[in-house]
Amino acid sequence: MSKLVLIGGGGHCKSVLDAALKMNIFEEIVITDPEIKPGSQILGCSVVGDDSCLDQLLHDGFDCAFITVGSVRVNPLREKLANKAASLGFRFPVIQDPSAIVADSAIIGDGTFIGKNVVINAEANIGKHCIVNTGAIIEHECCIGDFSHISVGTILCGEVSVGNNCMIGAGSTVIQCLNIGNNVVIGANSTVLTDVEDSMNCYGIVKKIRGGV
Ligand code: JB2
Repeated sequence: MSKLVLIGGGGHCKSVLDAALKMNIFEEIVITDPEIKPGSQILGCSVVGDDSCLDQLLHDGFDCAFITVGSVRVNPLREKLANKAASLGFRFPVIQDPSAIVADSAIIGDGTFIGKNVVINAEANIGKHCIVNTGAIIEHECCIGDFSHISVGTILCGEVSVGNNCMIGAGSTVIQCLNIGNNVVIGANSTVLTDVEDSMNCYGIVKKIRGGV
């Protein structure tokens, strides 16, 4: 059995930790967080200190790490922490809540979190270190880049492509076959009806206005 370090001890950590405990494949789980007193417990697991502990933890047999600093926007800290842990030699599991339904033909990248009641359909391809949060639906043949966050209750209809470092806000719907670029933020409860270019921030009903005078 592997030993797991969760990097970040806030709200997202609790979601990931609950799923990781239910998976029952980790011998021991500890947490690093610079703001939480060492020795504190989160869902029965110990906070051991800040990220300067990572090297020692690796030597103590903690072979797996997982970035549990979340975000409600694009958060470059997640990528920075993942690069740091990778350079030390940690490997990154997929953490998937047992309530999620994931098609056999779907591909899930290392370090990605699949939350409660998520559905991921056939031939979807999810990148590394993504968050697919509670109740999201990723339909067939969707493709999601690395470090993207598909927030709670969002629906990506079939064959949608989402780039790297995107944030699709809670309760949004993206209709089929659209392309969302890299570094895009879609606000909560949006309905996306057109392609979205790199680095755009959009919310509400996202559509092209056709015609004009
Ligand atoms: O460099 C760091 C670092 N920076 C902040 N290293 C480590 N190990 N931890 C770090 N943190 C810690 O991340 C903070 O001290 C804090 O404890 C935690 C962030 O917690 P917070 O509850 O503020 O947010 P979150 O990232 O866990 O959750 C957000 O994203 C989720 C996806 C929230 O917006 C949630 O509502 C959302 N579901």
